[in-house]
Amino acid sequence: MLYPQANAARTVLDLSGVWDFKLREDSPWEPIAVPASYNDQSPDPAYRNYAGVSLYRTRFTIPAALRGQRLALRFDAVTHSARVLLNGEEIGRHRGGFLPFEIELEGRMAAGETAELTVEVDNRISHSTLPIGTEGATAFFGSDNPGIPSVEAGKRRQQERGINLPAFDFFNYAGIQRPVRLIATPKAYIRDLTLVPHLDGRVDFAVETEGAGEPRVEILDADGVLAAREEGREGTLRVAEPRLWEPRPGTPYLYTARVTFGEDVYEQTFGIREVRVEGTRFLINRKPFHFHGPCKHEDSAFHGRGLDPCLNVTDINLFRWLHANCFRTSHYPYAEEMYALCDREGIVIVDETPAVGMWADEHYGWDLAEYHAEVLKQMIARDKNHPCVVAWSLGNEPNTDVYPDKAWDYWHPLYELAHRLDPQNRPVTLVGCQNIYERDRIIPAMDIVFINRYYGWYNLSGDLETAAWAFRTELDWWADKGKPIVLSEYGADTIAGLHGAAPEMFTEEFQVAYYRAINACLDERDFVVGEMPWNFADFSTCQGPMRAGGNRKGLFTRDRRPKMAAHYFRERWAAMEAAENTP
Ligand code: BDP
Repeated sequence: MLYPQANAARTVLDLSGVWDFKLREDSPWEPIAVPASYNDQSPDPAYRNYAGVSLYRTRFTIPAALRGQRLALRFDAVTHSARVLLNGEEIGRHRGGFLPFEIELEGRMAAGETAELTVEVDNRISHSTLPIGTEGATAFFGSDNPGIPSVEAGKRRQQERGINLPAFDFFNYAGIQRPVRLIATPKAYIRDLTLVPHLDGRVDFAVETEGAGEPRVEILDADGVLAAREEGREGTLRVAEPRLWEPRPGTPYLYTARVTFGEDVYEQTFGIREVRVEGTRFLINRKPFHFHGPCKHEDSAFHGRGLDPCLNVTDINLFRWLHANCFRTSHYPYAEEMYALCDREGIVIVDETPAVGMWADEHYGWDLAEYHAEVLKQMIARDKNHPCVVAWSLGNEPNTDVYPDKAWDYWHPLYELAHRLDPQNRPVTLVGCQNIYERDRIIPAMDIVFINRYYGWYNLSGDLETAAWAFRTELDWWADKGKPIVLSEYGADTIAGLHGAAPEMFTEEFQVAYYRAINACLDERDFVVGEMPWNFADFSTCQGPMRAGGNRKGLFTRDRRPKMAAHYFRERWAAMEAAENTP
């Protein structure tokens, strides 16, 4: 799906602003900012705890000047599902909280008219949503005390009270979290564009259009000079002496593909780069690439998970400060603006579906596979042209070792589907939980192996010497598997400002000591092609006995102040970057 674009042929009208909001049917209308999560916009605890349908309302007018155009509404993300009404009449629905959808206005509303737009938003999570909610009140981190009659009765009561808890470790932010826009294009228009670049300068293209005519595709270099040109719906363009998109500061060269179709025009930036796994190496442009950068969340004060371009730019500049070169979109596809920024800044992304919370044994009995495939399809369709996206992650930390065969039957078709759907055929991974790795079939079968490990934190807690020894024991096991390995999560909760000359858990000193100990294990192995500390910044979670005001594993605080570990990684990664840039 194309990102909305205003140009000589197309108009975009941003409907962001202050809308009316009803938390529940019987609440009064109150002001709410769009886009943003609604949860932190009011001190009323119900805004954080409510599970159910909420209502958003606004009025908008289509400028009369847009007469004769194709008109549609585009929602970049409504979490977790949406029902859209125009003047009280349903015009569309969408399931899934992190991917865009469009609703055509033809026959429903004309240029020059004003209408009331209502969006019903459902934030409930369950065994049939992605991410997963617990059915029954078992929190991700909570003490269950199974078997105690009074506690069991209490859990049943929570269920009756409609308490809906996440099966994942981030706050279940919801609402209209990304922009809503009116988009206008000519009636005959460009629906989609697919680009597959090659290092020799060939760029395969496919254009989907609505209406009669032949498209033309031109490639412009970064100075706007014409570099190639072809007519037709499909074909191959040839760029002479191509400049490559490299994941290094200052070198992510971008071209623009300009498609013209009748009166319509669309411009898509893209990079010429190639991604491939060879043996135990991950190659970008045929050179070994080492992933080093913390995983992220879309999370900040006030906005929750709402799009905030200022925060995105700040974060990417902090990535530069850290000499980080990548992140994983843990644990859902991010706002499209972030990918455009990373294309431009040369930061590599591993793009993840919202399949998180699938740790319960029973989940292979849940009926999710079809929906999961649909989400994967929508994510790849949205992000396929971004040079910054170098791999797909099917999901995070499912149960894969209790029923290894069932896990295979669930995940392997998705692995194959991702390869079939992606025109650039990027490597595919599934992020493995710390588990009985010898039993696992599916994680080692991925193109690149991503493993989350918490040696020294959740297990062997605080004993870094034994933690490192145990991790080495595991790495010995991986050594002959012939796969590139990324330590895709590792970390320690750290309260900024808490210090100890003896590095004990939760102190800033411990966080540094922990990373030193684990990194020493990584540095010994040439099949390890990446390290992704958990997490870039402290982030909000649902309350629980293991979470003091959220997850504190950030290298930065939630307001982006570096802890000691941020300085440690900054030095480490600066040295790596310097070594990579030395021929
Ligand atoms: C991992 C999860 C991540 C959590 C992290 C933690 O993938 O979402 O936030 O652990 O516990 O299991 O900090």
